[in-house]
Amino acid sequence: MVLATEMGSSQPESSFDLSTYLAKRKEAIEVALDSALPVIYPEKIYEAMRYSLLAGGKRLRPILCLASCELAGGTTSMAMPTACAMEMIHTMSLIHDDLPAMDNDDYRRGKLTNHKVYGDDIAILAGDALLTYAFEFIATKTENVPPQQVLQTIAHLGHAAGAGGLIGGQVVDVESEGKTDVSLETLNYIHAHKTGALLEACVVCGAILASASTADLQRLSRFAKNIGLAFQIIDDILDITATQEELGKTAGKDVQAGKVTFPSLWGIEESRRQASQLVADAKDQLAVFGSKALPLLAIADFITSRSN
Ligand code: GRG
Repeated sequence: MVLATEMGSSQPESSFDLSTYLAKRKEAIEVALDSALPVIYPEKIYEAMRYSLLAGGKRLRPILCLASCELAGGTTSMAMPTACAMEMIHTMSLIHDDLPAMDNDDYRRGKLTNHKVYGDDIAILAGDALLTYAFEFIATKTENVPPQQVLQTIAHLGHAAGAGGLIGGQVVDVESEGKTDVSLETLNYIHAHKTGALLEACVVCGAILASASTADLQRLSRFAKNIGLAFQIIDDILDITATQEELGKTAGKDVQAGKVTFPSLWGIEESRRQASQLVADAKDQLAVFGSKALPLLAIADFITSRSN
């Protein structure tokens, strides 16, 4: 797939081979994740952590982190430990989200969910272990980055994964279940936190590691918040339109659970339009970076065109 990517109104369109870019990045991330987590005693927990961490997935979060670090003048090796940590935290959230006490799902990434294989007790612990290891991994494995930037990265990510981010969004989501009068404001809160906060942290932390200016961090944060919301709108649409095979998880769960979603409020066409508008606004934020922003711009387009 070669995407034509608009670089702001005053610049010509450039083409960028996103498929090759994503495939190469995914390959490097798979290698880094595999070596990040060896199996030692007690083997059961490491096997459970590896089962979900190495189960595939688009690896969008680490890819965003590496791309953002490079955009800000850093290297992929500076950001790789943080990129891996992002995927560890994302995987933790999927393991916990699939538990019977949460969404109660049997399939994820085309495989049985963690608790279906290891039991609820080990699945909870595998999630906890991935979450804590993520922070240890950034602190101990990051090289050639000033300590202040590493500390700022850990603080930003800690907030994004906590009650002010991922957990807060999940709490409001759980509390909204079964209600038919969930407002657009609440839906926006849920997704800005449950999905958006970690995506934002991926983009912002990548740039923090490269010592980006405050102004650039703000631009990247706005970019990421917009694509985070667009990502969730598309996720809601795919829950209706895609098959279990395409998704690698149970399809049609939102409708089945009577959940209020963007398509249930707006319909599918308007949801698509809103997602496209969010992506367009996101891309505007990156105009100042010129061609350095090509990967992030292409990833933004990919978010609305994806089928899983
Ligand atoms: C204990 C810190 C802590 C958090 C737990 C369970 C929970 C709180 C939050 C749930 C977060 C969640 C599951 C959000 C949904 C995000 C989402 C759209 C996931 C799908 O992401 P993709 O499409 O999946 O990138 P792949 O498999 O490609 O990685």
